[in-house]
Parts: sequence; C-alpha cells; structure tokens
Amino acid sequence: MDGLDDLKAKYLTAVAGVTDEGALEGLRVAALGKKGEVSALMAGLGKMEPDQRKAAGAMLNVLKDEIDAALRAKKAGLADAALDARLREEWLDVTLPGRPRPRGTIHPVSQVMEELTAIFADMGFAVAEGPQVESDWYNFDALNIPPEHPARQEHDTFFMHRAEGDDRPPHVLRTHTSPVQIRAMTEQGAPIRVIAPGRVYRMDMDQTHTPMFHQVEGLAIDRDISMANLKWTLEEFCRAFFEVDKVELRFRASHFPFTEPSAEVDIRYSNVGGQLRIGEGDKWMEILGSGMVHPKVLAAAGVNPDEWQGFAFGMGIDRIAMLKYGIPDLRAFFESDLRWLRHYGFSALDMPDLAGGLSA
Ligand code: 2NL
Repeated sequence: MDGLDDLKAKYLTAVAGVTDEGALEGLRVAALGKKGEVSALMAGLGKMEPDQRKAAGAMLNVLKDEIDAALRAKKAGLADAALDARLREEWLDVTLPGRPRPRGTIHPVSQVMEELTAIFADMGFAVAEGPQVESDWYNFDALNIPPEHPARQEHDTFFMHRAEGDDRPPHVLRTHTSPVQIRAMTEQGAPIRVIAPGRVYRMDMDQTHTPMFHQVEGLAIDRDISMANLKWTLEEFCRAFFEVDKVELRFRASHFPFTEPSAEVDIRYSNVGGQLRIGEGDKWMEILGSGMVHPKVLAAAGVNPDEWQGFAFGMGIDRIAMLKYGIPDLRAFFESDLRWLRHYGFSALDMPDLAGGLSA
C-alpha cells in the first residue's frame, strides 16, 4: 500500500509535538477513531483481492499498533509531567516550626482549692465566703483576740485608712479566713459544717512568705462533736488529698486564742533523694493547726456554748499545693510563670480542655 509511511510519519510527529491530553485525544480520533484515517483504510480492505488484502491488512495492523503505542507512551509521559509539575508547585516544608497556640491553665492553688472543696463536700462541709477587708471585730475580737492580745502583733496586720478624726478601730485585710466562719455561724447558727478557703494577708515577705497567701479553715459544730471527729476528718482529708492509702497524723498540744484544747498537726513523711513521700518514713512535717472551738468564740457568734461544741482547723493552701505537686519554691506562684509550672510537670498543663486563654 502506498502512503502508509507518510501517514505513520505524520501521526508520530504530531504525537511527539502534543503538549496536552486533549490534543492527544484529538489525534487518536483522527487516526484510529471510527472515522479516522487508519480506520478508513481498513474499511477499504473489503474491496481488495484476497492476496492483496492479506498484505495490506498486515501492514495496516502494524501501522495501527505503532500509532497506538505512540499515543499510549505520550499519554503516560504527559501524566508523569503533570505529576512532576504538581509536586514542584505543591510542596510543604515540614521542618518549619508550627504556629504558636495560646496556652493557659488553671493555677495550682485554684486546682488545690477545687480538690479540697470536693473532699470536704463529700464529708458534708459547705463552702463559705466573705470579705477580704474585715472589721476588727470579725478578724480579732470575735476570735478571742482582744485589742492588747500579743497575737495581734504576731499577725503582722495590714490596716485600712480611717478618715481624720474617726477614732473607731480601722478595718484590716483579713489575716486568716476565720472571720468567714464567724459570719457563717452568726448568720446560720448551729449545727453547722463549713470550710472557708480564700486569700489572706500578712505583712511578711521572704523566701517562704508572700504578703498574700491562701488558707482554708474548717468548722464543725454540733451537740457532741469531739476531737476524735476532728482526727478522723483530718486523716480522711489527707488520705484523699495526698492520694495515699496510709497516712499518719501526730497531734501536738499547742495554743490558739480561738480553740481549747489546741493541737498542731504533723504528717509522717520521708525524703528519698529530694522526693517527698507522704505516709512513710521517720520525718514529721507540720501541716495545720486545730482544736475545739473556744466557748467564748461560740458565744461571740451567737451560739450557746452550753448546748453546742465543735472543732475548727486552719491550713495554708500554697504550701500543701507545693507539697502535692512538687513545687520547690514560691517563684512558681509569685511570678505566675507557666514555664515554672511546666518545668515541674504540673499535670493540668497537659489537659487540653484546660488549655487556652492565657499566653505562655
Ligand atoms: C493555723 C491555725 C487554726 C482555727 C484556725 C478557728 C475558726 C473559728 C473558731 C475557732 Cl471560727 N478556730 N480556726 C482553729 C485552730 C487553728 O489555724 O496554723 N492555720 C494556718
């Protein structure tokens, strides 16, 4: 057959020059489609003599296969080139640092307040709150600390300003949360079970003291509350708070103006390579003060001491928070620095639902 070489050259050249899949498909239709040039020649085979047809048919089949192979090779080549182009366009530098996300979390002191509130709530204690600027009466007198009592000096009190010529005793920044409990007793009477967590203030500032710190006090008044109830309550609290099965408390006779008898309470612990372990070992650490509420304090709050009695206790929250979460010094709180909290592995920092808000 004449002209087949030209036809082959025409299509192979055209295929080589094509740069997109649409044009390539056009060439396939023009050559091999139903009405294509090669197909038309094949349709003509029917009118040929048998031996002529055999030779021409073989040649056309070869031509068809060659054009088909060229089309397929080009199609694969175009797809490869398209992928290469995409890979060049759509690259991503996975070594770039991520966008910083705001990070924040509950403060360890707030967390500890929530923890101890939950523990005492299980034992039937409600939470009481009160003002941070207190009257002389609620902060001192009602607690059996009269004006000339030495305990007033020991409290390193911050005094509020009085107007010139106003000789009434000045208000104070509360030095403990006891006044909150006096208010609760005065308002609700007995029986009563409350805790009073909150900020307190004393003029003290060194490595282990800040002028504002946190305290929780507890109060249980009923007809026959005893020191045995006090001991059980505090042991139960320490077991739950420090998450140990065995805790051991030691009650040492002490003195507070607002309790009689009074006891300071120590907890057994060990120090293994700087790691404190509560409930084991041969060391004792003071963690709180307590006692049976003084009859004069009950009377000052309008509760009849011949009918009612009960226990009270007070402890520092900052210190037990540091103890529980292994924070060695006050800088963690004082500088409110999340890097400190992270450094000491404060677990709330790893709770995503608490993160957000504050910036690191
Ligand atoms: C301590 C000692 C204590 C109280 C606080 C209290 C409250 C009322 C009546 C009687 Cl309303 N007492 N509170 C009792 C004993 C000790 O705190 O070392 N706190 C850090």
